[in-house]
Amino acid sequence: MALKETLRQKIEAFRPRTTKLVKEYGKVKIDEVTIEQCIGGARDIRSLVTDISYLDPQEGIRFRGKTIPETFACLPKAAGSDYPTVEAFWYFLLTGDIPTQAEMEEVLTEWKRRQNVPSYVFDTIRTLPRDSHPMAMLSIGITAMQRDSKFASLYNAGKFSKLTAWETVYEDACDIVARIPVIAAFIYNLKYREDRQIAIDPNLDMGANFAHMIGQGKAYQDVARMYFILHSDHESGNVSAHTTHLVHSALSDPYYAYAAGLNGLAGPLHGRANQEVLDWTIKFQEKYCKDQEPTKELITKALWDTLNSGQVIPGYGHAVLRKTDPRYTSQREFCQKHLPNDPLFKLVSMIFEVAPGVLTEHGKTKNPWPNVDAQSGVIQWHYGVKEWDFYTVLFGVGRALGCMANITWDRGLGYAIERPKSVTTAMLEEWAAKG
Ligand code: NMX
Ligand code: MLT
Repeated sequence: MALKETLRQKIEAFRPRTTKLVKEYGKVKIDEVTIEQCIGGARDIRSLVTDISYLDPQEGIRFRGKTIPETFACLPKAAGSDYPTVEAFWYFLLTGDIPTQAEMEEVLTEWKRRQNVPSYVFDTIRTLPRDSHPMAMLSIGITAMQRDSKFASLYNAGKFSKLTAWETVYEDACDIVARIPVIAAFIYNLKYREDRQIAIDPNLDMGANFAHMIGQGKAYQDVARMYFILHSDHESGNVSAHTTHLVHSALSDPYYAYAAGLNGLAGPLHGRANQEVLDWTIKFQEKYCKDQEPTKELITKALWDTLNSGQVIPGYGHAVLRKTDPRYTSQREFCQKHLPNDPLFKLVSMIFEVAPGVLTEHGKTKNPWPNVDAQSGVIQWHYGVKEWDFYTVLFGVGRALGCMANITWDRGLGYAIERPKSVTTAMLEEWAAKG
């Protein structure tokens, strides 16, 4: 396949840069670590490398050097759509090049060849209690597929080579990104549509096929494409990407690595916040808006009630960002175009007007602005995907793109097993006393 060959040339051309940095400049300092950072979640410590995306605290994410609007504008579009195909975006994330129409179509054909999920994966998910969280189902589905790992087979056959191992990581990565929407759709139908499964439509691109497989119409196709692209990558330090990188650094194969990443994504401070946002907003509607329109006063009261009960306001704040997340803005613009009169969108917009002020007055969070999760659920809700415990699964389908592109490059560049050093509290106290 041309993409794999392009990637081979890029990885081989890139390696000398990494080698030179380590050999000639390995001792150059790029950061210092404080006690606060050591205890406080390693915040802001520069200790990971990725060229797939970069997150600026003020500007937000750039994929391969491009902002979100630039990314959407430059890539080949799905037929009749303003949005690129996910397949075009995958090519772009992996190589940094904008694919031609023919290169995009080659990925499309390739994913169709790979997207058939082995039946034992569905059987495994079916054995779980039906009220299991869909993220547990997704993670177990990905772990179950581990027996198919080409990277693990290569390793088990004693054929691991540092220079070529990336090729099997790439093969597993492609299988995972092609299959994960099919597994997600299976889980959706199993849990919420009385197991009425819908077969893959081989004529559709990934976003359109996902829409089709969960029983959605044409209008949802762009929702899926936009959602998966926006949620794909957020540099390397976030919990899901970092976990995937960490686990793969032990040469655990991409299935083990991404299942671990998904388990991190399932946390309420990370990907599950999208579920929490809808839960919060719908409960607010039910409690306050039965007989009256929402008002800023009512929202302010509800936000303070949440804060005073010791909970966080879901969808607000960020470990790196210090401005409104451009992924929030991108989805807001979609809503303004396609669902401006949706009552839930109006409510979410009103929360956006009020919450930053409340959080600023509360005085704890370093960033009172909304993140991606504050705006994603309302779109799903509008198009009829109302089962909000499924929303993190959608995040997980998108995040697979970034995580799989990253570990393909990790192996290509031969990154070491990740193993930071820990210290004891007594050591910190000793260093603190010395000043
Ligand atoms: N509501 C209330 N308190 C908050 C919020 C919020 N939205 N955000 C941060 N704080 C608190 C935080 O809990 C901490 O309190 P304490 O000192 O008592 O421990 C304090 O403000 C300082 O936290 P920050 O340094 O601003 O944030 P941090 O980097 O530790 O955490 C998040 C980042 C994203 C985990 C945090 O902002 C949060 O919990 N937000 C709500 C959950 C959420 O939306 N998560 C999704 C993030 C995006 N994603 O998809 O992964
Ligand atoms: C993400 O997309 O991973 C979140 O915004 C969290 C993060 O970047 O830390």
